[in-house]
Amino acid sequence: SSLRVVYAFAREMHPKTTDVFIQYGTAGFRTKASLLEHVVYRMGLLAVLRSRVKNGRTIGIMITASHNLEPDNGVKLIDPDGEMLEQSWEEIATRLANVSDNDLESTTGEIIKQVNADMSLKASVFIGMDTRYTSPRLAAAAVHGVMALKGTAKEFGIVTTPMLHFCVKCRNDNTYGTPSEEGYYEKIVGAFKNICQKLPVVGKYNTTLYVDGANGVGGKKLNIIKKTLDGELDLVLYNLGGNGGKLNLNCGADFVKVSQKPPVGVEHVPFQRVASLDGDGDRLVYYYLDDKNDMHLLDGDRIAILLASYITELLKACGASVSVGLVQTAYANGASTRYITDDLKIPVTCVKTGVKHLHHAALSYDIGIYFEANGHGTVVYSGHAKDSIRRVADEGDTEQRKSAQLLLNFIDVTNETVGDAISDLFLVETVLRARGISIQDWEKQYTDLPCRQLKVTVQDRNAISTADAERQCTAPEGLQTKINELVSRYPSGRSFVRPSGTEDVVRVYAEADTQESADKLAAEVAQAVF
Ligand code: NG1
Ligand code: ZN
Repeated sequence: SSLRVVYAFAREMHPKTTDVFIQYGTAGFRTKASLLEHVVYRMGLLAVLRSRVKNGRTIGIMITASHNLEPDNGVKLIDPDGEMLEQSWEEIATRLANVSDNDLESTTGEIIKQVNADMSLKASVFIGMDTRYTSPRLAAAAVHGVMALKGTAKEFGIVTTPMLHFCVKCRNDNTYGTPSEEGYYEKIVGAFKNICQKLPVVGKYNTTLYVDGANGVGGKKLNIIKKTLDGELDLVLYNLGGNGGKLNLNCGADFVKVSQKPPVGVEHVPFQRVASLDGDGDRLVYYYLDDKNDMHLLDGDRIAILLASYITELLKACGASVSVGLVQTAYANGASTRYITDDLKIPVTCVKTGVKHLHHAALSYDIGIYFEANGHGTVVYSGHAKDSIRRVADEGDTEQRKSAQLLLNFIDVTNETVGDAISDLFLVETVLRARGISIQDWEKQYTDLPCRQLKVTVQDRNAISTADAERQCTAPEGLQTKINELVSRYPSGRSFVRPSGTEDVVRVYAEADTQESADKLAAEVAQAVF
């Protein structure tokens, strides 16, 4: 059959050259780029099956290893609504990635039966990649996989991960926007510019924003956007990948958040706010250095709270009855959770690490705001929420209409499909501008508890099991008791451990009343794990 030719081709062009088992984890497959070519080819095959199972709707394939260093790469699939691949398919992806070249044909046949893919249907796949030098070769492997099963592949070249999610969504739902990079700018940046027309610069808001681009794709795209902002926001961009700057190396959102240090490559000015993106443009944190050169970090928790409080304020002004809720993970700073619950009186749900879990939980509110502490998150708005706001925009009194129209623009700035550094940056800037506040004012909302994150390498990270949204450790036996005992010695102490889904390590998190205590507690818990 013609499929026979396909599999022979796979063996020749994208052979499996390693026996190392690879798993579809929190963020798809991720490992050394040199081990990925056959995996990406096979994800091309799988994307075609997924598209057929979804009646020919478009599926996305993104080639990226996000905040990992340059030698790594990765691949993940995007479902028709721009969301992460449905969880039940992760196992199928893992199976297909690991079979030998000899078994590829029969396994693909079994999967076609299992998922009941109608091979006579058309299939459409969008492919994007980050700036890694290994990405073009992998993207080509994905195209080959798609073509092999007679799907149509459309390549987007270098785009941020969230741009590809956006394009997939638009392709399948044309009310959401136009499925192209230009369509993305038109909707998201266009809505921000609309907001700027409505909100003059007031108070302490400074239109200059420094950006750490992590030497990745996000900074490059902001460089395109910058020229269209008509001075409403003056972006000063650093770490755009030139001058020998290495992707994510000592810079970018993950480095800033985890090391709690400013990135290299940025010319710092005291109290100047800086937005730091990760390598594929889906995470965002803010920070500034004070006059003593101390860094003040405003992470995903802060962004979530800023957005939630503004949305709540606008809803109130609209008089719309729409429920708002926040979703966090165990990594959220305890002070943030307390502030949301006690002061903002907004309900908060805690879920397992991984954006798919947060996204899912957020959908249960009319307006759900979800962020991981590392700066990955967005806002999702239900049909009911959008309809209610639109009604006020049409029928409300003058003041209500104004707030509702602003909120509609705010919704358009949001990339609802997935956490998006560029979209989130414009959302944050909107709130700071609307309130006429500085980054220090923003920081004053509440005081973070000092915290520390550590990685521990163990023989088998999967020996650790957790429950209660990863806040309790159920195996190995006795570990949780030990953690409780250590935690009880520290005022405001909290700590938990969990196996990473993207690296072969166990992560330890601790917070306490002082940095010394948080550091010590983290080290003690790490010792207990080891
Ligand atoms: P793991 O390696 O499972 O902790 C990390 C992040 C997640 C998420 C994924 C995907 C932390 C503590 N963990 O997952 O939040 O962003 O990577 O990139 O930041
Ligand atoms: Zn990322």
